[in-house]
Amino acid sequence: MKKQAPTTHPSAAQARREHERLGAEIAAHDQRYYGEDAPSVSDAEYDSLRRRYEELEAAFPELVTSESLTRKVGVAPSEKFAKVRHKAPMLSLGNIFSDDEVLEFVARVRRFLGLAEEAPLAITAEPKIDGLSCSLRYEGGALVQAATRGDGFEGEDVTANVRTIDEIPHALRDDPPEIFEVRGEVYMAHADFAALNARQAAASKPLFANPRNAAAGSLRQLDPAITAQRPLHFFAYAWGEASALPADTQMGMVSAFKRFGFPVNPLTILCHSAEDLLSHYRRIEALRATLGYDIDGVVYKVDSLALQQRLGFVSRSPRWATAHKFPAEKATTVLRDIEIQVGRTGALTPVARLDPVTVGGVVVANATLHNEDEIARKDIRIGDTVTVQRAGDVIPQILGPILEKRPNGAQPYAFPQTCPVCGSAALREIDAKTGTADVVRRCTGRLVCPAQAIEGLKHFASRNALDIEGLGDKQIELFFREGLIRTPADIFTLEARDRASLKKLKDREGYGETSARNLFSAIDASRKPPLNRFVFALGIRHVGETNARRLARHFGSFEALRAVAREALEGSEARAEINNIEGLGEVVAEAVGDFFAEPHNETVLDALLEHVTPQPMEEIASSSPVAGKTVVFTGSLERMTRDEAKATAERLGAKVAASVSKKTDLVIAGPGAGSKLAKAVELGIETISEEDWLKLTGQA
Ligand code: JCF
Repeated sequence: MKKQAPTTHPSAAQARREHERLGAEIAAHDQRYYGEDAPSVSDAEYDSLRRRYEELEAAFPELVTSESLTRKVGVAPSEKFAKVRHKAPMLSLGNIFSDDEVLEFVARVRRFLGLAEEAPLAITAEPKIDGLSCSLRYEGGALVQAATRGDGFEGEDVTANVRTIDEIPHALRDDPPEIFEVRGEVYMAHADFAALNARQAAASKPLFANPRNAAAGSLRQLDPAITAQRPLHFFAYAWGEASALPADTQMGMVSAFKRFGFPVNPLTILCHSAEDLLSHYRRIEALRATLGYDIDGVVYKVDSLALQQRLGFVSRSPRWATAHKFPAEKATTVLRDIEIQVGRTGALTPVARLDPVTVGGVVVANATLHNEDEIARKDIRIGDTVTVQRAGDVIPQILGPILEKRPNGAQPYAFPQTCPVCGSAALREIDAKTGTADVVRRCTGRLVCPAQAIEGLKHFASRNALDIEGLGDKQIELFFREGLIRTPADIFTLEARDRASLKKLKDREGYGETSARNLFSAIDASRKPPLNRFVFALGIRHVGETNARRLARHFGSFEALRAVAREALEGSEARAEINNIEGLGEVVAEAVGDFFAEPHNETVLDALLEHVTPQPMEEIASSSPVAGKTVVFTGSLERMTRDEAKATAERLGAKVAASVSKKTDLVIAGPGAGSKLAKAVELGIETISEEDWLKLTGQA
C-alpha cells in the first residue's frame, strides 16, 4: 500500500470535507467489520483510510471533536470478547469422502479394539450441521458460561448472546449433573437467513454470504440485543467437562440432552454395520434440500463411551468418530486475473482472482492455481470461464477452463520470469541429480526483495518460532513499510528507538499505552529462546521445526552449530557432520552450509545475537526431572493432546518413543492403556498417570 504523502496540503475547507467523507467511510467499514462480521475492504485499505484521517487531524487540530473516530476506542477484533479456556478441549472431526473410507473407518475401529468378526459394534449416525460449535457450561443446572470453539483450546465468551437463543435452556430440567458442559452447533435456518438478508438489503447493509456466516456474525455481536433479533437455533451432540455422565453410550447421552431440555437432531440413529451407515448417509443426502438448514455431511460415532475411551485420539481428532462429507461442490465463473504472491523463500505462487461465485453456499473470489506447470498443463488463460471446486474448508481449486467459452484472443498465460515485487530474475532450480526443473519458480533477489524480507520477519516472530505475541503479520507489514523493522535485530531495538522517537507507538492507530507496553514486554520475553526455536526462526531452507530440533540437539549451542555450519562447504568434513545427523541429509546439509556461507546472513546474525541469547538445549534439559529419559505415552490423555504432551516432554529434554522397550525409563498411561502398559509392567518400568506426569513436570 502506498504511504499517504503528508506533504499534500489541502486548504482548511478541503480538509474538513475530506475528513468528514473519510469519517463516514471508516464508520461504515467499522460497522461492517465489528457489527456484521463481513468486512468489505482489505485491512491494508482500511489502515490507509485511518492514517489519512489522522494526518488530517494532525495538520488541522480543529477537526478533532468528541465525535472524531480517533477519540473513540477502537475495538480490536480479538479483544471483542473475553477468552475462555476450555476445561476439556473441543475436538474436531477427521473427514472422509467415499464409501470405501466408511468401510475403512469401521474396519480400523474394529482392528484397534481387537473385535472379532461376529462381535457387534454400534455406531451412531447424524447429520453434520454447518453452523458454529459452542460449549455451554451449566453449574447446579444453571447456564453460567457459553463459549465458541475458537482454536479448540480457547474460545470466546459469548454468554450474554447465547442467553438470547430461545432453544438454549437457562436452567436444565430433570436432574442434571452438578457440573455439565453441553456442546453443539448454533445455526441459522434457510428461511431466517433469507429474511435477514432481505432486511439487510432493505437497509442497504451488506449481505451475509451464507447461513453459517450469518450465524457466526449474529453470535459474535457486541450487543446482545442484536443477537436477540437474529433467530438462531441449536442442536446438542457432545459434552465437555462433566461431574458425572448421565449415560454410557452416545445415544444415551443424546437422549439425556433431550431430557435436560436441548433440541437434538431427529435424524440421529444407531447403526450396526458400515452398510447401515451408508444407507443412512444416502437417506440424509436425499433429505438435504428439504431440511431447512445447511448440513455438510454425516457424523459417525462409536456408540459405547467405554470404547470411545479406549479408542482415544489421533492428534486432535477422535479415533472413535469421523465426518463423512458430501462431495465437493463446483461452479463456473470467469478468471479475471492471475496474481503472483512471493513467499519467504522467494517462491512465486499464482493465485486466481475470480468473479465472485457461490460454491456450495460460500462466496469464492480467489482460488489456488498451484504453480506454473499446472497452469500450462490445464492451459488456463486470463478471461477464461473456469470450473471452481470447493471441498470442506480447503482453499478452492480451479479444475480447468471451459474451452467453448474462451474469449477470442485469449493468450496462453505467460508466467512472469521476474519477481513482481522486487524485479529480480525468478528462476526454477535444476535438480543436480535428476536434471529436472523444480516446479517452483523463485525470486533470486533474496537480499533485496521486500516480499521475502517481510515473510521472513513474519516467520521469525511466528507462533512456533520466537512466538512474539502482538507482532503478527499485520504489525510486521506496517513496521516494515515504515522502516521501523527491516531485519530481525530491529525487533529488539524497537523499544529503545521508540523511547527516543517523537512519533511514539502508543500514540499510533491501533495502539495505546497498554498494547505498546504489551508488545515491548512480549519482545523482551523472547530474548532467550530455546535453541531449536531460534534455529527454526532463521528460516533456513529445508529446516522446519523437526530439522531445527535435530540440529539444536546435535550441536547443543548456537556457537557450536555456527562454527561447523560456516565450514560446511561441499565435500568438507563439516558438511558430512551435518549430513550424518540422524534424520538429516545432503539437501539439508547443503541448505545449512549455503545459509551460513552468505555474508549478509552473518551480518544479520551478529546483530541479532547482540540482543538474543538462544538457550542451549542442555540447560533447558538438565534442569528438568525427565531430562535424558525415554518416555512413552499410552492410553488417552485428557488434559492435553498427544502432540502437546510430546512437545512438552521434548522441551523438557525427554525422548518420546512410540513403543515400550528395555530402554524406556517412564510410561505415562491414561485410560484405555493396553499392551504397552502390560509390557511396561512386565519389564518393571515405572508407570505413572497423566496427573502424576503433570505434577512431575511442574504443569499441575
Ligand atoms: O454437526 C456437527 N457440526 C457436529 C460436529 C456434530 C458432532 O456430533 C460433532 C461435531 C464436532 C465434534 N462431534 C464432535 C465430537
